[in-house]
Amino acid sequence: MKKGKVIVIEGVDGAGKTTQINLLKEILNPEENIFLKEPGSTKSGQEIRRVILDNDLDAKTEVMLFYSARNELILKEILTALERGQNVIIDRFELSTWAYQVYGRQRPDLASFIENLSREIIPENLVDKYYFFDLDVEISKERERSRDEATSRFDAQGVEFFNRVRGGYKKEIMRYPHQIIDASKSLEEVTEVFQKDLLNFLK
Ligand code: Z5A
Repeated sequence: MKKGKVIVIEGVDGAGKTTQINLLKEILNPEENIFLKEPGSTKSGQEIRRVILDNDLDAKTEVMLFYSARNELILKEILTALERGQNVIIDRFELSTWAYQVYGRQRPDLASFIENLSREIIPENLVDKYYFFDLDVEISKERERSRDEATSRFDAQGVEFFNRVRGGYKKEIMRYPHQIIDASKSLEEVTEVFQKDLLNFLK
C-alpha cells in the first residue's frame, strides 16, 4: 500500500489557512485524505485548547500543553491514518510552537526544551512538507477584523508580537521541506498557486 503523506499548513492568524483547508476538502477524496487541526482534533485536544485559550499561562506551560495534544494527535490520528494509506493534512504543528512560544513570547530559553520534546514525541521525518501562508501582519489583522468571530487571548496580542511570530516562521521553516505561499494575493490567486503545488506533491 502507498504510504500517505503528511502536510502541514502554517501561518499567522488570519493568513487564510482555514479558508484554504476548506477549499481543499471540496476537491480531495475523503477516503484518501484526512484533515486535522492542532490542538483540537481529538477530544482531549479540544479540552487542552480550552485550557490554553482560557488561562494566562507561562510560555513553558503552553509548550507542554501543545505537545501533550500533539502526542495524542500523532498516536491516535496521524499514525493510524498513515497506516491506512491516507494523506494527513494538518492545520498547524510544531512550527507554530517555535513561532509563537519561542519568537512571539520571546523565550529563546525554551529552544532546547522544545527540541527534546520533538525528539521524544514526533517520529523522524514525519512531515513531508510544510506550507507557510505568509502575510503582512497589518493585512492579517485587517482580515481578522472583517470576520464575525470572538477574539482569543492570542488574537489580542499586538502587531509586534505577530511580526516576531512571522519572523520566527521564516527562520525556522528553513529546517524543513517547505513552500512559502504569498497570502497577500487574491483568494483566487492563492488558491491556484497552493492547490497546484499541493496536488502535484500528493501525486
Ligand atoms: N498556537 C500556539 O501558540 N502554539 C502552537 O504550538 C499551536 C498553536 C499549535 C489558535 O490557532 C492559536 O494557537 C493561534 C496560535 C496558537 N493563535 N494565535 N494567535 P487557530 O489555528 O485555532 O487559529 P488561527 O490560526 O488564529 O486561525 P484563524 O484565525 O482562523 O486564521 P486563518 O485560518 O489563517 O485565516 P482564515 O480564517 O482562513 O482567513 C481569515 C479571513 O481572511 C477570512 O475572513 C477569510 O475569508 C479571509 N481571506 C482568506 N484568504 C484571503 C485572501 N487571499 N484574500 C482576502 N481575504 C482572504
